[in-house]
Amino acid sequence: MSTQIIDLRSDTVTKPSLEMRRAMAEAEVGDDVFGEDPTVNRLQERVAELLGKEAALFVPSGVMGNQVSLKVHTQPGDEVILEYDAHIFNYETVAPSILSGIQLHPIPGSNGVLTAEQIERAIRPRAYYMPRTRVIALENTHNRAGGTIYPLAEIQRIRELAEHHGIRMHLDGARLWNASVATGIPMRDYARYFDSVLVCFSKGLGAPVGSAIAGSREFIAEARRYRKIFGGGMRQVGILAAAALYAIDHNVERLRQDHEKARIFAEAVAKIPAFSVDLSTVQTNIVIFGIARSGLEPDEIMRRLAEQGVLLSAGSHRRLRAVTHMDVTFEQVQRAGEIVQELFS
Ligand code: TLP
Repeated sequence: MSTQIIDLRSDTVTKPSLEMRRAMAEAEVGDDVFGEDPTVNRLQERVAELLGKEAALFVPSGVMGNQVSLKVHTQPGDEVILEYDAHIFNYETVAPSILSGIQLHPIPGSNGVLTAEQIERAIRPRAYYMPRTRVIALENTHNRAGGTIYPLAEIQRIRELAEHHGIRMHLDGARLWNASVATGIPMRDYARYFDSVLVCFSKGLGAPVGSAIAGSREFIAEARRYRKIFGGGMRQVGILAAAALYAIDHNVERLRQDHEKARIFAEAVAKIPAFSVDLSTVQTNIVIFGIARSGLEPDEIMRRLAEQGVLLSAGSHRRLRAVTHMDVTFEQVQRAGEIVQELFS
């Protein structure tokens, strides 16, 4: 019998379901560079409405959404304050310096969360020879911190600070859906504190491709220019927008199940003395756990697990990451937990 693969590397590995593919096949399309794709327009209106913003723009990826947003908000020589483990700082291939000529100013937070006081200390005094603090970028949920949720009250305090200093706020909300489902706080209640918000359809929502950014009409008009400059102007892309609309209609509430699956896996890992996991950080669909006590290299652990069909990915230093999603069942997650216990207890 061949080993069954339980792929917990990321929620990006999900494949479009038959019903989603049907919605894609039936999508009405047009040339979106001319603004003529009705399905894209419908998606953009839907996202703007969900996030309580004037307008939204469909973009090919989360990285493009973040980078276009930073480009619109900044001038070369500006600085962006963000958390040390932020996706923008760690996994976007130095794009902010390459594309916008800006510098990132990372500060270590607690489980991905920065306080207003920490940010205040990082804001530069106005002097022509210093970087100009232009943007505060937050991430919710926070990927590398283990899918943790940003407390709304802290976001409010940070917004007050940003307004006081004339600084813009960007939200990397690739998994804002998860935060909203877990807390019951509507997405727009998070989004209102930000000048720009990124959301992704290609993670827990199960669409094959696609993200969106939202903000003021003026912000989106500029974002559309930079999306084109960055090579992200797409044509009959309603086929992908249809997948995103299908995902919004059918796959948001079910994220709750992914969160339950993550807890099951985390509790299995917590029983292994060689590993360490802070269960209080397992708030959504990501489990980050430490492996230092095992004395094994991350690659070695991942190799042994892969032999048994369980795929994980590397987290930050001496940590591994498991992400639950719609293409793994409760039974598979349970089995993955047992395999980890069998191999490393
Ligand atoms: N995250 C991916 C990897 O890049 C790590 C994953 O497997 O989790 N913001 C956040 C918070 C993300 O987690 C990601 C993707 C992105 C932005 C970028 O999205 P894409 O991959 O669509 O460019």
